[in-house]
Amino acid sequence: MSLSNRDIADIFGAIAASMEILGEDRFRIQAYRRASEAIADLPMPLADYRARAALEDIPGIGKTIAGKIGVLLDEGALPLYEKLREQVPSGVLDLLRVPDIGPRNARRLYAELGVASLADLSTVLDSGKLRGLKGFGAKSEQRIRTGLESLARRERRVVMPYALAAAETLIAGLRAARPDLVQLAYAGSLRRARPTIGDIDLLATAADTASVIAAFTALPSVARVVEAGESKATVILHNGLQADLLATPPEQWGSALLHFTGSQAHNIRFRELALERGLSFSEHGFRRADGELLACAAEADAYAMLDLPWIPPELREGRSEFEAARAEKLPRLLELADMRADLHMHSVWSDGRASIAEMAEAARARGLSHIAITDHSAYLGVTGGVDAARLREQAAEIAMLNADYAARGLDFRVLCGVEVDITPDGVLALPDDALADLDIVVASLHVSLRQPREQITARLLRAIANPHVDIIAHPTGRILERREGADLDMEAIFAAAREHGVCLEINSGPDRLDLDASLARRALELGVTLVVDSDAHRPDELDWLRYGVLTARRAWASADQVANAWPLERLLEHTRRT
Ligand code: DGT
Ligand code: CA
Ligand code: CA
Ligand code: ZN
Repeated sequence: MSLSNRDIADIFGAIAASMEILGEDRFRIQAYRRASEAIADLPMPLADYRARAALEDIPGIGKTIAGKIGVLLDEGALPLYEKLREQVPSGVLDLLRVPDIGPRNARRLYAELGVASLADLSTVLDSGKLRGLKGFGAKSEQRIRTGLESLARRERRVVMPYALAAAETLIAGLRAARPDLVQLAYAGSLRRARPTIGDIDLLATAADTASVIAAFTALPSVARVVEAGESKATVILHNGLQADLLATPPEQWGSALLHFTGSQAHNIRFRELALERGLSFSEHGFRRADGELLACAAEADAYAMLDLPWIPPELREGRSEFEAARAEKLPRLLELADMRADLHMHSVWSDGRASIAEMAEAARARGLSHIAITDHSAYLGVTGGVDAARLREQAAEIAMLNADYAARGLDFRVLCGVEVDITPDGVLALPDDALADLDIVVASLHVSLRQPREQITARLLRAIANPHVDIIAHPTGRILERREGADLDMEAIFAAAREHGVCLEINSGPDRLDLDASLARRALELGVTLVVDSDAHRPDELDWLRYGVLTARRAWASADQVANAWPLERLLEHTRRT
């Protein structure tokens, strides 16, 4: 079994943490930490980079680390790592995940009390032994206890759309309670639109911060207050999510927002660039060597201090955004307002809940100018799926609807489509002549997702090569926090999609967000056109498009690279070629 990117990222992360506990050289520690972050969400297996002699092209990976990656890929183990494991057991590294336990305290807990796991930590807390340790009082015991609890909660991540709704409820509630609030926004992973969220981070400015904190902890969605201070509070919401609020002086809004938006990798790089100019950066602003503080009221001011343009939060993952910013090559990212179409949705003709006319009206109400109705093909027990005959009946209904829009002088068009299953051998579940009459053919994998890599890749390639297929929906089939995607050779899929002019979907379903951002970014690099679709089964689910658009932004997508943003004529010209 060869090691995955995740395994190797974890090993480098553990090396950095162990060295920190042992008090080793700061620069070496940083090198391993950066490598770990760089590897964690690479779009392709490390073995592929090595095969192309491109390991050292990955930002954050130098010669030494590239060599160590080679050893790990070949041997599955690394002597340096084994040696560190003997000195610092892995349970001791777990202690670092507790807020308020840093490397120095982890070392002392291990050396002086023999604490070698989170369970040991619980035990010494309960027995009162911790309090006996020099420098640890009742107060730090309480902080560590709270930290342990919050760690247990944060292990459960929630999908971004769910956290976004919770954050917007909090913001609306807080604005209503404190009309004097000036700035109020969510930061953290939510603002970067990561697919899953550990906790919600809110940031506010107000003249009277204490009263903002009081209003926050009194909001109806708050179940429990973990801690509340003068300018900071942590609460648990009824839905189980943790939310932090930090109130900051208005003149420091920009630096605080940047700091608490992260990511950590972005912040580390930002601080390095500041240091190169003799400035240290924190949430309070830039500090000069002579001690003077330069505050930033807006985020753009903070970037401007380093001669950089403002970087959209979705790009702040420490993956070449600074290089792009410096070269003035940041993309003009896709926006929800750019979306003219939704090309994947269902109606009562298969498992949808609404009529075609109702779906069309919902799309029109959201400012779209065309949609494709793509009901499921009749295959493997989908209720009421469509076969060739029913597709013809459906086309007649759609033609009447379009004629009605035209008669009313409305610029709206419903396209005839289908979501056809790709059977386990790669044949489509509908005959070619049924597909030939349609405007949009969406093909997708729903069954036998655990086929071996070669088989399932060949299966998808066969579907892509079908001349009628326009879109591959939710290409990997992943379900967030529940099911890994299929084991596909994505490089081969991207190459074929590009060759055949087939669009790959970012499915906006809250549990899917598939393709994910790093795969979608790789697809764009290889010249593939993306689509962002809701896959709605009810009118209100058309709102999901927003999450797909955020994911496309994380993939660095511009409007031109997303077929939903194209005028109808351009879309049809493209799909008629395939
Ligand atoms: P999450 O909550 O796990 O989905 O991810 P984030 O990125 O929201 O992380 P969180 O909530 O721990 O912190 C919010 C941001 O605050 C983070 O992106 C960067 C920034 N930050 C500032 N100081 C620290 C620090 O000491 N540790 C961490 N992890 N983040 C920090
Ligand atoms: Ca967070
Ligand atoms: Ca947080
Ligand atoms: Zn669908």
